[in-house]
Amino acid sequence: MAIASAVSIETPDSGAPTPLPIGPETPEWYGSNRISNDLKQQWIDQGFSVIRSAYTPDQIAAYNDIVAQVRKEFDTGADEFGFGDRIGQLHQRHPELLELAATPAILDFLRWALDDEPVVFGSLNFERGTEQEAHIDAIFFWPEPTYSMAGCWVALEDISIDAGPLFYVPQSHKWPFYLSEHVASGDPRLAEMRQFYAKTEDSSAEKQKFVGEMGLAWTDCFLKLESDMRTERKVLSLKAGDVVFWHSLLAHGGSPRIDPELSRKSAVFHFIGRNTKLYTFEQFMLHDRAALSSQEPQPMDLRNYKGLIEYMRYNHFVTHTPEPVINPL
Ligand SMILES: O=C(O)CCC(=O)C(=O)O
Ligand SMILES: [Fe+2]
Repeated sequence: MAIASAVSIETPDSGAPTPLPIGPETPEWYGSNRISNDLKQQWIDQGFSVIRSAYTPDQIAAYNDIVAQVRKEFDTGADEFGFGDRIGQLHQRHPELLELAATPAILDFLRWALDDEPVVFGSLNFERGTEQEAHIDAIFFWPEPTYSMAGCWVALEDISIDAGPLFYVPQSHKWPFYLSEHVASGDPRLAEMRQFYAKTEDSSAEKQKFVGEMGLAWTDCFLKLESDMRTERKVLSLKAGDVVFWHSLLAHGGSPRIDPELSRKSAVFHFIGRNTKLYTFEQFMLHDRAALSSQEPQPMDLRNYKGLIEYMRYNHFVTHTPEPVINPL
């Protein structure tokens, strides 16, 4: 099956930033036989790909049991309906959770999408809907090449439409992409402070506050673009064992929890390629993209799980009560 290679979209105005590539965009990449044309087509056309029933009920039950045990052991900020907040990096305390990430179907897809060997750099476990605003993961974990990062979200139960399912912003992976230099260029005060903080080495509360302000300004730019594009957010309907991968540049978030008595058990693994240079939210917000190459990327302190998959090592996992609690490992 032929896969369209040229992406042409109308930008809202001629001064807008340009879209970023969806992959290596070489004939080898488009023509690869590593995964099905259907998954490739979804990725290129929609910025996400779904694999139904990627896991057996037993695999899902085993995963849920581990997380449930941790939720008994630690305060994870349960709400009045008994559902806890997210847990970050739990796979480091329980590497067996990586069984889901290390499935051949998952890794084969990512090897193609990232054009590299996939490495887990983070995971989150959810018991309830996040209601997170639309965002693009790349700004939080800036990857070079920019397509070499992906989310892999696993439904750990049938997700009700009323439980705050995932949503995505159709076609946003092909939209003009706002780098932080674009965000600051429209506001002389932001531009001046950004230049100032880019040169300061140490981390102060003021600097952190400014980085947060840049994040809000980025979101304003994105929401304005979304409104100009006149698209409608779409919800993903997923059942226990289904997986969705989303592109580093696809905007997504959590829908409102219509019925807060419903849980939304799910997990996400965030992947990069072994050769990806990964930069932080702060680096992305303070530096021009061209200048990032002179910045130090995040250190890749890799660990191996059963020879199946590698993951970046941090020395903590995080629970929420609701303030994040850093638990040493
Ligand atoms: O699960 C959700 O509601 C959103 C998760 C998300 O955006 C992420 O993990 O990158
Ligand atoms: Fe996200």
